[in-house]
Amino acid sequence: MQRRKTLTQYLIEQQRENNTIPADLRLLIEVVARACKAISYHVSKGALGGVLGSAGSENVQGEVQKKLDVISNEILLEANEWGGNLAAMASEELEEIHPIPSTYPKGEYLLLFDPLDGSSNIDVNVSIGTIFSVLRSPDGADTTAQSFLQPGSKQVAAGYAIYGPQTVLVLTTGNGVNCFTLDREMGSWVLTQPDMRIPEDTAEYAINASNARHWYPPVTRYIDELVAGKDGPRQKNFNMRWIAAMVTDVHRILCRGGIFMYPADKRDPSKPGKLRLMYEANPMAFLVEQAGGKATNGTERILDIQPQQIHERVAVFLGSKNEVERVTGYHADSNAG
Ligand code: AFP
Repeated sequence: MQRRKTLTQYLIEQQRENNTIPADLRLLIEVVARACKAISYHVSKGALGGVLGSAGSENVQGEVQKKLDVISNEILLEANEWGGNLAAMASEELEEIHPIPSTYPKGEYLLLFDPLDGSSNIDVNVSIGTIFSVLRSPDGADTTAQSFLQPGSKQVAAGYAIYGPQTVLVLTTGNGVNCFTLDREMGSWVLTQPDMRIPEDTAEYAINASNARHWYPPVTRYIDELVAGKDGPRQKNFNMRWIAAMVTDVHRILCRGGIFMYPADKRDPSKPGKLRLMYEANPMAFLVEQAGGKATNGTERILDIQPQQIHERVAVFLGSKNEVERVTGYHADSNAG
């Protein structure tokens, strides 16, 4: 019987043979993966574990927190505090950064996460996930919120876990994208989809079409053409999927291609889109580019954006290269008048 590679074996290989990751980063990724295993356990208990429903509080974005948002956040903070690899953490659920307490040794990395993406899916038993991004701190022991404000191109690792029909962990350290499935009996992550690649062309798109009346002209133009299918200028039928958890929509795109969009719209011009740059768009853009896809905010590459704040929002167009280039081109046409 062919033995499959575990996450630990994969990471040790990357460290020893390929020299693509240092030992500290390997340990950090293992701790994050272990925390995702613990979150998966709580998610799978559902009503039996008393984890469904609202926590009765709001996060920094003014969104109502679910019990599982709070539990997942605590699991990630606790698991990563004492390892000695981190200088600080930042989370969707925390207004301020979380420096490593002085009781523990500090390391050189910064960890950012959305502990539970797709919270509206929790209580209806639809897939949800954890998204994470790792940067190096340029400031050592003097790490502040400012130390986090680096463009996504500086990420040294990024990934997500999905708690769905299977629990999977998808990871990049800048050397391709690999997917590991949680073997619950063995308690280990097993490499099941090595070297994920996104096809350049696709006939599938993801957007919350209920916002159509608020879109700007380039998005309306692009979607109108997709909806027109064979009878329109594209002369091809397109299908639509929307899971309302970016992590799961992006996973589908990594598995079989597609384009995911969460554009800025006319409702609140001060908000460039809904999704968060540093712990949602950046890690996903890193993964998508590593798998041969593209990710822009309509005008520029997401990984090139210089963040101004940890919780800032960004418009997102990502996935199959030719479709992302097309919709980005429509923004350029529109800007050119
Ligand atoms: P929550 O985690 O707060 O539910 O938000 C999920 C999310 O940010 C992203 O994962 C989805 O793609 C998007 O929101 C769904 O937004 P809609 O409510 O517009 O469908």
